[in-house]
Amino acid sequence: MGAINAVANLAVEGDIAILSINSPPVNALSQAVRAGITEGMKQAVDNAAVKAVVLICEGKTFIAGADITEFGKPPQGPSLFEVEDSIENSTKPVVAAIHGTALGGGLEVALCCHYRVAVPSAKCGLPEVHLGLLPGAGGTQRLPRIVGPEAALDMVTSGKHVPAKWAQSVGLVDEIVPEGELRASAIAFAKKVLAENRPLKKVRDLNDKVVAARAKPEIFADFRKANARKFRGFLAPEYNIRCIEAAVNQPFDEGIKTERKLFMELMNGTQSAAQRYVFFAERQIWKIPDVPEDTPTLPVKKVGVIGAGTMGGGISMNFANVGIPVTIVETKQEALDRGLGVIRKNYEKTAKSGRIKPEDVETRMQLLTGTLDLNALADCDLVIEAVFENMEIKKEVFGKLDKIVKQGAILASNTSYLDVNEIASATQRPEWVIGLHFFSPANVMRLLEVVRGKKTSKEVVATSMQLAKKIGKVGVLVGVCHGFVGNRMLGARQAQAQAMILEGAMPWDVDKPLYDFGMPMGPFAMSDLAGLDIGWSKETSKSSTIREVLCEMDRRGQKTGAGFYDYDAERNAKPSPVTEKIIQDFVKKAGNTPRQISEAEILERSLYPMINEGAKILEEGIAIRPSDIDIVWINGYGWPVYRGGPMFYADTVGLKTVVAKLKEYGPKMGADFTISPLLEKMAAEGKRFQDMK
Ligand code: T1G
Ligand code: NAD
Repeated sequence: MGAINAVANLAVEGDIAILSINSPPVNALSQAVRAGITEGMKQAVDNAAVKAVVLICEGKTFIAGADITEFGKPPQGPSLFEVEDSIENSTKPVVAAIHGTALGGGLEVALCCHYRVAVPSAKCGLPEVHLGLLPGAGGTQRLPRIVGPEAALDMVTSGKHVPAKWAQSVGLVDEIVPEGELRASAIAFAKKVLAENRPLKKVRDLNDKVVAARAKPEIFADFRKANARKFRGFLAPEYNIRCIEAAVNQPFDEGIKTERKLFMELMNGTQSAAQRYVFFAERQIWKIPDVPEDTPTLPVKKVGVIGAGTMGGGISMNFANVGIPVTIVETKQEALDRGLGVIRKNYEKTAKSGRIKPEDVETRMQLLTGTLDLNALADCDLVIEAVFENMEIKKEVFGKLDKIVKQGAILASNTSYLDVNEIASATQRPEWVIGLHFFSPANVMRLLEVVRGKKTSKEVVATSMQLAKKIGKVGVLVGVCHGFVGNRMLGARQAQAQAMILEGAMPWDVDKPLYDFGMPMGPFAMSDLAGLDIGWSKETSKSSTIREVLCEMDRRGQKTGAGFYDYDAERNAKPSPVTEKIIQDFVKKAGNTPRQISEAEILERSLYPMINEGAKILEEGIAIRPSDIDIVWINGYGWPVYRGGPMFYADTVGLKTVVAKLKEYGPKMGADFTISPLLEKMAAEGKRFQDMK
């Protein structure tokens, strides 16, 4: 009895043993936790006074999974299967007492207990798919035996955390117990199991639901078909489906073998390595070396947004969504009405899809106030400017804000490219100025580049990062340069895309390898979506670029039914003979002999210059660490998470190869192209970006 090891403790109260785990932050199944449970179970079973066992965790959550930091390291015993056997094969009933999030291996351990009780706020899930994996400790064989194959398919491929109430409704949890009384209630439940002489219920023996599904193979065919688009490029979802199929079509122990085989294939693959890297990278972004976690932050209870255009509206919604009132300023009533109208339509669409309640539409709209008077922003805690991308206009606005808005308020710009330091210079309080670069649509895209000016105070940085978390954004702190991190690297890719079509490639030739690589779309399809006329005007157009000629022909992208591509009524893109002719004329005018460019070259000339720009960004200290750059591209530009981001990808290709290829393509990279000295040095030394901390 007492401490079993540093993280496990066994207490006996009457005839109930309480095996408790305390291994912060999330009681992950580290070697010590596994050893503690296995030994604790042995002591409880060997103790004649003990009739039943309660497995419970201290701290904020029940076991939240295997210890991801141990992955890829030499395995140490006991294994998770030994832990599970010690519980499932116990001669005494074992009750799992769940609070917080029982996830992955944690839920798998709970599924080996004979009973599970949970507090109402608890959640359960098998989110391994987000790590490019599958539940590798029996979860794919036990879960469908309780919730049925359909619900299991949904849980293991979405990785969602299901609430305790739903878990009880499908038998995943046997009883919901009062919040804050978990330990006592679990002990009472164990006593009830003894008093009612309930059986040692082993989930592995519950076959009704899986056997019943044997006659319905369409369950899997339909599920694959319905999710083909969503799962495109990912391996893990398909592997999870195969495991659930095995649970239906194979005896339990055979199913476990199938699960193990598929699990190891994923574990040893590049996709899971990338997604595990991203798991930790997404947690690193909040750690700012010179802004400690205890840096004071400022209250943000009232927000002002200037400009109700494409961005202003979406930005405002983020704050209304978390109950913060927003005052939106425009220059003309009709622009204001249009902007507020778009917001309402967006909310109504979200309510129609069931993602918010119908009454939430009004609640959130009431938090939004429109005005044409900038003075209305005087008592705001934060003002975000989203007016035209023009330095003079922005400086004029900031100059006015400086006179109007109370001292101690944060003044932010949503500029995509412009110099935040120069914008700040239009005020007497540059330490309160910061860039908050949202991505379109701002109410949907998770990324927020938090742009730190040279005079921005640590409190303003800390407050902005905290606010990003509050509005559900992935906040990445970046420095000031043209286009910050994301758009600067995008520029390098777009430049090569333009260069390659002047060498004879067609837009669809360039887009395809990037689409196949896993990007949502290639550069030309993306331009058609954003609109070819951003920054274009009929008055100044001189047919000097392919884009100008297309705009002059009113081929301004998807919105006009044609751009680089032709679009049908459903907005499906197809190669355009019109664009082909225009490009051929430009190739001739440039004096180039058109040539076939291989997909490999297109991919390398699209991605390697981005990586090179990423290295320069690190050299200049514009990004804190390489993984921050990867998080920007995954959350802002659709870089496939199973490729880890541009800097992680560079490591998988090998920096030597990247540098060699950049040198090989050198002349095609443009007159002012240079290779980053950092990249060259790391390649020469055989280093990886992952090793840069
Ligand atoms: N292993 C190791 N460290 C973990 C961890 C884990 N499973 N989960 C979290 N951490 C660390 C995290 O890095 C951070 O550290 C700190 O805990 C707080 O996390 C065989 C193979 C539980 C919902 O995928 O979803 O089981 O940055 O900031 O917002 O089938 O963490 O402070 O140094 O995220 O309150 C399956 C992963 C594993 C769950 C809490 N389990 N974790 O969220 O805190 S694979 C998961 C989460 C598996 C088996 C398989 C969340 C959370 P640091 P946090 P949070
Ligand atoms: P937009 O043209 O759709 O909207 C700008 C709005 O600002 C217009 O409604 C205009 O009436 C209003 N406006 C202009 N001057 C004003 C002033 N002095 N006071 C009040 N309102 C004023 O532009 P947008 O696409 O929303 O871009 C706004 C800013 O966000 C730009 O800096 C842009 O670079 C940046 N941004 C745009 C995107 C995008 O994808 N569109 C993404 C990120 C950042």
